[in-house]
Amino acid sequence: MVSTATHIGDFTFDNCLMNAAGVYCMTKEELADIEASAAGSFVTKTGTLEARLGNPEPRYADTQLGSINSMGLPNQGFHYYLDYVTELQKAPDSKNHFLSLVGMSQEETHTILKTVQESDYEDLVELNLSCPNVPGKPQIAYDFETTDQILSQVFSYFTKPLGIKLPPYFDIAHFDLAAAIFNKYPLTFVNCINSVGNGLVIEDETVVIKPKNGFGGIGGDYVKPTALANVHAFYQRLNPSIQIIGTGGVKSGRDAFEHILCGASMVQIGTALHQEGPAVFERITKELQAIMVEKGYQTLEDFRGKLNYID
Ligand code: RRO
Repeated sequence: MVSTATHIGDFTFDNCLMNAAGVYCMTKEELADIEASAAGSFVTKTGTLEARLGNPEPRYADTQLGSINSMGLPNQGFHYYLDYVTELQKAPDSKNHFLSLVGMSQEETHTILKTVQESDYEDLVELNLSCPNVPGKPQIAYDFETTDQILSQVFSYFTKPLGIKLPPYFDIAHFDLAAAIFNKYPLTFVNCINSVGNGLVIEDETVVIKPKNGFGGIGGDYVKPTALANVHAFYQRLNPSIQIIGTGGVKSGRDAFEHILCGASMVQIGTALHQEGPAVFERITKELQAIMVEKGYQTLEDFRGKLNYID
């Protein structure tokens, strides 16, 4: 029997597939549906200090090759998600979870993380350094100096397992610079990638989403090669203690297989989950298992990171 079980830090998961932050994770009801599905875990919608309504609708659109969104960080406020996952983790058969967080300012981020540090929450935290859609707020992780400063301050008080959600990088020099910064800190994981920021999709003569005159984060088929490159670039550069979560363009077992081949320890599903609902996890798990059987792999360790190059 092949196994798609995995671990991130000291946390084990029966299955390596889960939702990507932002998709099917805004409310307790949605999170409960993921919990009840074949997914190995869930991550919550990124929570801010106060609840937010986000950008005006329409703010998400499916396209033939994926999706575009400019949600603008709508969420119930981080306490809502913190309380829910803390409650869930008391159940003996509960999965392990990820709490996604970020403040609207550095000060807010530290206020949130200090609250989590002092709370009973014991699972994983994902600090979102890559939201592309809040007007006037650049993606934090494209500013290396600020990223270094935030991580330095965070790790002066935060001792729980923490990872970061990254935007895609597009230049080898940026992979090198970013990895050198991340390697200075006791990160448990990096998650590559968030949506490809500020794309534009047009139907007839008009944009398909309202905020920012149609500019929004791109997901789905469009982004898989960029996601795989980021997963593999960081797999090659990061200390082995920093694991990689692969996100971007996963809608089949083959896509998940490729992320793992590039070095991912866990694989997240965004656009395909939005389009197909939580049944997507069972389908893709079965497809991944079938590939593993065909290739004679029994565990993810048998092929994780073992991407072949052409000599
Ligand atoms: O809410 C959003 O607009 C959003 C966020 Br926070 C994010 O991290 N990535 C994304 O594509 N959309």
